[in-house]
Amino acid sequence: MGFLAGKRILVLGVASKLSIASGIAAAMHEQGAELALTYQNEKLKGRVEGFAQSWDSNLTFPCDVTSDEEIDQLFTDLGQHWDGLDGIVHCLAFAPAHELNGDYVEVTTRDGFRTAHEISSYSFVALAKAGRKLMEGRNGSLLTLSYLGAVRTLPNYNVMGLAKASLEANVRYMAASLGQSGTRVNAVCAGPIRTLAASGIKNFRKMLAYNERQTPLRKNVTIEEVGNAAAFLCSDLAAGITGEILNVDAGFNITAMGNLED
Ligand code: NAD
Ligand code: 0WE
Repeated sequence: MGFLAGKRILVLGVASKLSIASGIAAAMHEQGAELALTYQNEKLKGRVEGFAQSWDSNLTFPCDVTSDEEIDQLFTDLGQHWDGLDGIVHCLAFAPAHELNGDYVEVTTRDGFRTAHEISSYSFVALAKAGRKLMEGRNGSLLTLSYLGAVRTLPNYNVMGLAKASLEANVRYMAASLGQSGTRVNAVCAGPIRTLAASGIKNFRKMLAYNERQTPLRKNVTIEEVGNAAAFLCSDLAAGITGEILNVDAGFNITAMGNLED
């Protein structure tokens, strides 16, 4: 029996087979979790329904996290199928494309800043609040996805770095708030992975090649590796872990001078 047997988990952020959310959902399914998925818009509906089927689920719901109504409706609808919820996986982020290309001080705008923080950080606590009743008293777990740009600078990540810093602080405050109702809150901080969200990014190929040369494990991480760590954090195997940001990055974050040999 898998280590998530009997757990009911809601996963947000599946957009393609390359999505980190897909790696997480697959790992959780493999460990026996029952899944529900959301899709951002009608364009993604059919595709997400197909993914759900492949993981033995017929529970899919719309949820654009910029809408309070859609967030509330999501948990109303989910409550019609499940009498409780053991996990929420938040695997989404967004900043307007023009904020992620060019010098930070030059390209950052009030509106881009607001959008990045609203979608990439605020939405995590909004989901926790709306899902609180369904999750109460069940050794539940909330999980989100961060990136090293929260604590180090790199070209072009720009306002997304601030949004991830906010998200990581959100993990700690949510963990402190929800601990007494038995809910743990953690993040996986993943190394760079080629997904839809990465596809438009300038020099992403170069970043992956650099990363592969510089990490202690001399590789880029996969959505399967991130998925397995995420499945662990949402399971009772991680019952003592909350407020944690777990690096799944082949060790990149521990290096400074990196690898000068090749
Ligand atoms: P992806 O494009 O596959 O997933 C991004 C998801 O965000 C999509 O499913 C999209 O529908 C969703 N989304 C965007 N705006 C939304 C909104 N308003 N409402 C609802 N959903 C919305 O890309 P990914 O790389 O799998 O990204 C998933 C998470 O992983 C993000 O938080 C990202 O910051 C994080 N992350 C990615 C990498 C990487 O290198 N790819 C590394 C570390 C962390
Ligand atoms: O968090 C991310 C990407 C998040 C993201 C991606 C996009 C592209 C399309 C947020 N918003 C948008 N908006 C769009 O219009 N990552 C960790 C992947 C990533 O993105 C980068 C990176 C890395 C790594 C951007 C610049 C530099 C490095």
